[in-house]
Amino acid sequence: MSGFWNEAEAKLAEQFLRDGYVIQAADDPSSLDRIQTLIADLAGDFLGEPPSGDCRVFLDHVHQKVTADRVNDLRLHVIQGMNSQAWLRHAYFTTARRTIETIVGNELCMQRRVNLSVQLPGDESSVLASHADVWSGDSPFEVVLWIPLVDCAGTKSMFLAPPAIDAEIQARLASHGSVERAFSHYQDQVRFLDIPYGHVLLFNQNLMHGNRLNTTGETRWSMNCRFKSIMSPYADKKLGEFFEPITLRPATRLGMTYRLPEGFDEE
Ligand SMILES: O=C(O)CCC(=O)C(=O)O
Ligand SMILES: [Fe+2]
Repeated sequence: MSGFWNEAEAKLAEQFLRDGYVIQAADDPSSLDRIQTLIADLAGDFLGEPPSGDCRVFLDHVHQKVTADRVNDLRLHVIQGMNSQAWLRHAYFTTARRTIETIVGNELCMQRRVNLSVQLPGDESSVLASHADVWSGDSPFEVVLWIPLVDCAGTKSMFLAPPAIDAEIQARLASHGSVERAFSHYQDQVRFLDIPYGHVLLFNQNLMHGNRLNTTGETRWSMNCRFKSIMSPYADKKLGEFFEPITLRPATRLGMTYRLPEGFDEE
């Protein structure tokens, strides 16, 4: 790392490059608690049963109140409700601002909608097969901020291929014939991430990742949202459509709108 980094930044940057992710305590736990309460309240609306007591316990045990055939409707109800709150994306960003600024930059755009995953124990329908977002239209310059609303570990969490293993997987994908076959071959080498509530995960979506059948006795609830440097190259997901600038700096604003005058002599 260049000598221009301070020690804490250099450590974080090295960790992200080495492991493909960093997990940190939320910068602002009260923002995260506010989001968790909103989501539990929205789930309570859908179920016709307001959360009583600890939101985390309520969310962990949602499978006792909803069947697998209604879980996607529950998810859509909550996504719609959370994204209609004007404060949500700011609160989301606030949980990890310093980390994102170190890993991505301080001039950022953010995905317009925050996504939500809900995985009931034993529910095959919510399994998200192995993939890398960059294989289907995301720019390789994006990172994902993934935030659990309950404690996540093992099959209640997501897995990520460590960079060295991922390089081998991607180099041999064609010979494996399918991503699922590649996953089967490497399943003992991917890492299921342990992320307790109150922590946030920032990961490199160019690495193979996904989840498996939740074989724990609790429901998984997590959110994900993409960030990239505004001036970095875009793929299918465009600025203004999928992404929105959140910290555009004045010099860039001036540069983007400047028009060179024409038809004069500089002397
Ligand atoms: O939540 C998961 O298990 C996977 C999330 C994912 O694929 C993503 O955020 O890009
Ligand atoms: Fe993904």
